[in-house]
Order: sequence, then C-alpha cells, then structure tokens
Amino acid sequence: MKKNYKFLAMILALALAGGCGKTDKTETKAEPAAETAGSVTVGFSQLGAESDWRNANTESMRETFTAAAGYNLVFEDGQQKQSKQITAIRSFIQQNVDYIVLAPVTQDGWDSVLMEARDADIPVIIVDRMVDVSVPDLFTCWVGSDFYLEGQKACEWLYRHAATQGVRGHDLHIVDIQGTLGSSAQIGRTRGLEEYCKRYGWDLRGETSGDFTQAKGREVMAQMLVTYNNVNVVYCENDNEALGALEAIEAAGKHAGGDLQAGDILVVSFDGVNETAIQYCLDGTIGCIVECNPLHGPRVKSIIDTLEAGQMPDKLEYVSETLYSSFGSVDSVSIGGESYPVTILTQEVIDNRQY
Ligand code: GZL
Repeated sequence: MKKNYKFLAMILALALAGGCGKTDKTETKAEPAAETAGSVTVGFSQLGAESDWRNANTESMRETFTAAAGYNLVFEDGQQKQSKQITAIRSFIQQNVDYIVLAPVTQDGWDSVLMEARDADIPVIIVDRMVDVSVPDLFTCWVGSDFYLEGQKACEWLYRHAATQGVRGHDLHIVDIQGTLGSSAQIGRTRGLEEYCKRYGWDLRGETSGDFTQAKGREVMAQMLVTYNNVNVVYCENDNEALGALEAIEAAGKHAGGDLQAGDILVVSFDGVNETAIQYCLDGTIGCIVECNPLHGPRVKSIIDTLEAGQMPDKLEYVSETLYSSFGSVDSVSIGGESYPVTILTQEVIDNRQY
C-alpha cells in the first residue's frame, strides 16, 4: 500500500488552517472511504448499469476487491455519463487511492483527467472498453475484449450460416442496432459488420444506436421494421438490445429464427450474459451470440498484484471468447487465418458456464 504521506500532509494543512472537520453542510465531496490499515485502495469508476453485462462486470469487481481480500474498493457509478466518470476520477485523486480502475463509457475525452492521475502518481488500469489517448503512458494497462474480432466472428458465422441456405450477397437485408455511439464496443462491432457488408455485398439497410438497452432496442427495431420492408437479419450489438428487438419483431407479426428461406428474421447478438437471451439462443430464436466475457474482477486483481510486486503487466490483455449457436450449421469461423470453434449451445453448456 502506498504511504499516504500526501494525504496526511493535506489533513495536517487543513487542521492548521482550521479547515479540518468542515462545517459546511453543502459539502458534496465524497469523503475518503474508511481505509483498513494495510489495505490496497482501489477507486473504480464504472460507466453505468445499462445492461446485464455491466451488472455482471460490477458484481465481478465487487466480489474480487473485498476487505477480507485486503482491498478497500471505492465504487462510483457514472450513470453512462463521461462527466460523472471524470468527477469520480478526480475524487479518487483527492482521496489519494492506490489504483484507479476505469471502465470508460466512450473512447475519447480522457486525456486531461488521466494526466491529472499521472501527475498524482496513481496508476490507471482501463477495463472493458478502450480509451483513445494522445500518449500511451496516460494509462498503465488495459484488459478487455477485442470488439472488432467479435464483430468479425458474428459476420463470419452469418456468412456461413446463410450460405448453408443458399442465401448470399444482396439477399441479406441487414439492420444494425448499435451500442453506445463512440464506445469501443460499438466501434469495433460496427466496423466488423460494415467490412463484411462491403466484402460480400450485403444490403445494410440502416444503423441506429440502441445504447445497449432493451427499451431502446425495442424502439429502434420497431422503427426499422416500419422504415425497411425486407429486413431479414438484425445485428444487435448486445443481448439487451436483442431482447428489445425480439419484442418489436413479435409485435410486428414477424418470426425470429434461423430459416431465411422461410422468411425468418435472423437475430445475431453479443454478450451471452442475460439468461433469457441465452435461452433464446438455445431454442433458435436468436441465431448466434458472440461471447463477451464480463468477469474482469480477477483479471484486474492479477494486474494490481503484479504492480504491487513491483513488476509491470502487459500493456494490453485481450480476453479469449467463444461464440454460441444451437443450429449446428457452422462449426467454426476463420478470421485472419485463425480458427475459432463455435460452441454448440446445450442446456448443459449453459449450466456449466461461470456467469
Ligand atoms: C462490452 C461492454 C458492452 C456490452 C454491453 O465489453 O462494454 O457494454 O457488450 C455493455 O452489454 O452495456
């Protein structure tokens, strides 16, 4: 644990200046968390609670950074607002935490606050989505998913599944319910789709953000079904959007499934955390879910343990992930010469998963 000399000096200065024990009731600054002696204080700025994936990610962090394990976790919910996350990081700096962990809502706009953390000599670990910074040393390391690869896997599965039904090129009429615009998850997944559409001549009818939520996913899907009369593939950038899209598809009297020749609307999604979505993948209502693993708590702990031991972890740590389908039409997908097996979804597979 870093010696809190700075913190003690600040308290002493406040005491001498009579600033200790503020009487101002309007004081809104987060009080430093009661720190257990010898514990490692981790300030975690989580971006929100917009999806089942996010809640599983928060749970993983809370389960890992417990007082019993020797940590003092200071948790701040950004409510999907970058301004709140920046405020949280500044509060962590003021509290002189040992480590800052940031799950950034969007990729850009972090330089100045990360410079403040660097100047305060507090290591910053980025988790899940990525940040786009002007100099690499503004964060110590990152752990998360390769969202572009996830998009490529989804599209390679779609290409191969459709080919088994003789459906190719311009006969695929696709809408993309995008994630939070400007997040690296949305940027990577959308990039994968747009590249495949260009490569195979798929008909990309429209792209609109569902903000990774079920309500917005339903609203956007309903609108797209009115705007485009020939949609036969819905590319949902997370499972909560897929659940919303399925509600809209049913309300429009259409059928979600895997038989394009029979007029089904084929739904492809990402995450594999929401139980209902995974059951829909088991029964074929959702054709494919590309796994996006939320259990970053132990991974971040491993990074902090490495730093505590005076070593330097890898700058970037990518999580390996599978993709699920119950169709059996595609047994693997090949991306850039690498083969990724498709996990054929069964109830047993579901029961044996970690989350
Ligand atoms: C991906 C993560 C995304 C999930 C969504 O790692 O950032 O944000 O795919 C979540 O479910 O809202």
